[in-house]
Amino acid sequence: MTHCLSSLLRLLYCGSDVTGRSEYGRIVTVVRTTGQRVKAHSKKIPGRKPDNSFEGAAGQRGIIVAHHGVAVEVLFHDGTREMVRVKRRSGHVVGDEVLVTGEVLERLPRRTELRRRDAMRGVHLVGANLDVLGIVVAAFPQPPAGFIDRAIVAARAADLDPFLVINKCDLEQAADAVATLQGIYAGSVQVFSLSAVTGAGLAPLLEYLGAGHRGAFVGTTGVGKSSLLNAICPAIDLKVGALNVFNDKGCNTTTVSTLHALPDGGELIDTPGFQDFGLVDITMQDLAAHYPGFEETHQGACRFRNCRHRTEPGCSVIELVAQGRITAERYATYIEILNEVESGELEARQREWKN
Ligand SMILES: Nc1nc2c(ncn2[C@@H]2O[C@H](COP(=O)(O)OP(=O)(O)OP(=O)(O)O)[C@@H](O)[C@H]2O)c(=O)[nH]1
Ligand SMILES: [Mg+2]
Repeated sequence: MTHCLSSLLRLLYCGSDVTGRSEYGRIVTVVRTTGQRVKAHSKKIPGRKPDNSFEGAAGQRGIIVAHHGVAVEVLFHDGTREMVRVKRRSGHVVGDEVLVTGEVLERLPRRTELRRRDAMRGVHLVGANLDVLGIVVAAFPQPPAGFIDRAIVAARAADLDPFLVINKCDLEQAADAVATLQGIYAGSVQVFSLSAVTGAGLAPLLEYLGAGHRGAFVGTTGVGKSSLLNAICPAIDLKVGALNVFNDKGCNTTTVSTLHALPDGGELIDTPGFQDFGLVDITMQDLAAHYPGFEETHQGACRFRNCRHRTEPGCSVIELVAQGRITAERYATYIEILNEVESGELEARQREWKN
C-alpha cells in the first residue's frame, strides 16, 4: 500500500522541483529527479515568526504537502519525504505541521485553519497555516452567486488576507467581467487580472506571493487554478482539464490538494474545484465586519456596535444603500448570507438546548 502510494507520488513529482517549509520562516527546496535528491537550499522568508516550541521533541518534524485520503505525504526539514498512513477522516489537511514517529503522526497546533461547508452541510478543511487565500474566478465558468463574498468573509474571519484572481483575461468576454469585479471588489481586496495561457498580468501576482506568503487557490472547477500554478512554475506540471463542451464547466480535474513552493518565494496550494463556500461558525458580527464593500462603515459608523445592518435605526450601511453608494444587489447578497448565518446560529443554539 505504502509502496503503491509512494510510486504515485514519485510520478506526481517526477523530474520536478519539490519544496517545503522546514520551519516557519524558512523554506527548504529539494530538487529531485525521479525521486533522488540532487541539491537542497534554504531561503529565509521575512516577517514570519519561527515556532520552535516543538524543537527537541521526539519524532521528525515536517509538513503535509499532499493528502491522498488514506495517506498523507510529509515533507521533512531535511528535504526527504514520506507517505504516512492516516485514517480516512483523520482531520489532517495540507499545510499541517506534524511530528512523525515511526508510523505515528502527531499534528502540531495550527496557526490558522480555513474551513467551508458544502451543499450537504458537510464541513471541509481547505488548508492549514495559510496566510493568504487566492479566490480564482473567470468569465467562463462564472462563479456561483455569493461565492466570492463567502470566500472573502471566511478568509478574513480565519485571519487570512483574501485576494481575487480574475483568470482567462485573454478571452473576449473577459473585459466585462473584469470591469464588474474590479468595480465591486477593488476597494476591498487586491485584484489580479491575468491570463494563465498568455502569461499577461502574472508579474504583479508573483511579486505579491514573493513576499513569502503561504496561500491556496480556491475556485470552481475549470477556472484555471492548476493552469495558473503551471504558469507560475512550469516545473510543477499539474494536470489541466478541458471544459465540458456542453455546459462550459470544468471536469474536476484536480482531485488532491498539493502544496508547492514558488521559484520567487511564497507557497501555494492547488485545490480541487468546488461549488459551495458555505460559512462555518461565522457569527452575524463576523459577517457584518468582514463583508466586502462595508469597510467604510466599520469605524463605529452605525448607532449600535453590534448592528446587523438589517433594520436597525442609525445603520450606516442602510444609509449608504439609500445613497446608492452600496448597490441594492450587493446589499441583497449580504442579506441572503445573513439569513443563512442567522439560521445556522439558531440551529446551533437549539442543539445546545437539546444537550
Ligand atoms: N483561454 C484561457 N483558458 C484557460 C486559462 N487558464 C486555464 N484555461 C483553460 O481552462 C481549462 C481548465 O483549466 P484547469 O487549470 O484544469 O482548471 P482548474 O481550476 O484547475 O480545474 P479543477 O482542477 O477541475 O478544479 C483548461 O482547458 C485550461 O486550458 C486562461 O488563462 N485562458
Ligand atoms: Mg486543477
